[in-house]
Amino acid sequence: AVTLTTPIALIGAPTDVGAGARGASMGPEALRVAGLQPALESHGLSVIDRGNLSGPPNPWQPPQGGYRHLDEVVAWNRAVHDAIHAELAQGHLPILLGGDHCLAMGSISAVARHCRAVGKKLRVLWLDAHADFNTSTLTPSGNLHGMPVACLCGFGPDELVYLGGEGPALRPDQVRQIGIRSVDPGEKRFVHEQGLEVYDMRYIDEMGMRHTMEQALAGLDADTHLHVSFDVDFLDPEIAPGVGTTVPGGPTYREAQLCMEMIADTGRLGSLDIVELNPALDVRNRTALLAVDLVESLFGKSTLMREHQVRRR
Ligand code: 5AB
Ligand code: MN
Ligand code: MN
Ligand code: MN
Repeated sequence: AVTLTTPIALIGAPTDVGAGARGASMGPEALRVAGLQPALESHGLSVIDRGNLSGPPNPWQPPQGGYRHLDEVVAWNRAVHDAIHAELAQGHLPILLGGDHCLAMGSISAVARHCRAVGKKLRVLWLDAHADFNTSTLTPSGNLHGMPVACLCGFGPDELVYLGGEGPALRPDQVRQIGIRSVDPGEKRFVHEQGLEVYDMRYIDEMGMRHTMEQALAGLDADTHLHVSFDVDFLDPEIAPGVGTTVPGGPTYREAQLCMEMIADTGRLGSLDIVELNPALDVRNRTALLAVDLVESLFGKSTLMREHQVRRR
């Protein structure tokens, strides 16, 4: 759970080896330039910026055996895994600054390993336009940023499935996907087969973001570690153009704020990924500034002091 005394550690992973477009490698610096650290500090949080990890360059090669840049993706994810695990072991709350979404394999495998060690349950909220549940045979692209959820659940190459040591990091029933609106045909069948809990845009349109988040957050208790994997393409591209794979029809500014605020209200946030921000496609760092604004809400920024808010429930 976040308290004002839990130090937050920022860890940059400047790579786009898992993506289909270049540029997400500039994400960590864009988030810093947008003022992520001072924004969090302005709410009384203590923040340490660990700087950037290093790893192999993007060789920009075609896929081999269904995977593009597998060796490079493994190297980056090992570095991410070790860095995130070290922060959790010290009692810190790590924020991974991506980088493309393949890096969630490193961060979430570290979170799962930590939760096993301390006997905590783990819930993962996957905020994304995409399900990221492809495999080497289902993928239309070979890009590993479209496969992290499948790899974390055990469907992928051994080097990625066993990043955290023994066995897959996650069971599908630990995942809640929110904002989904682009799933490939084979991927769709596999999502159903594995029983992932998906709150797609149709669901959010019909039921509203409040009900969606009540469902997605149901059952969290004091023993649950909540990890949020925030793919910036979750947001509607009208407000967040700086991503490699835009899909129209995403959450509005207000819906995204409510989503973040309701996560903050649980008090269970234990780790976060901010991924897929692509400054090369952004407009005057607008998407990075929006991501910072939303992350402030995720850490409990609210318009009024709690005691002055109208009771909602
Ligand atoms: B992202 C696509 N499903 O597998 C694929 O941005 C897109 O991390 C994946 O959600 C998008 O290539 C990956 C077509
Ligand atoms: Mn993604
Ligand atoms: Mn996405
Ligand atoms: Mn993307």
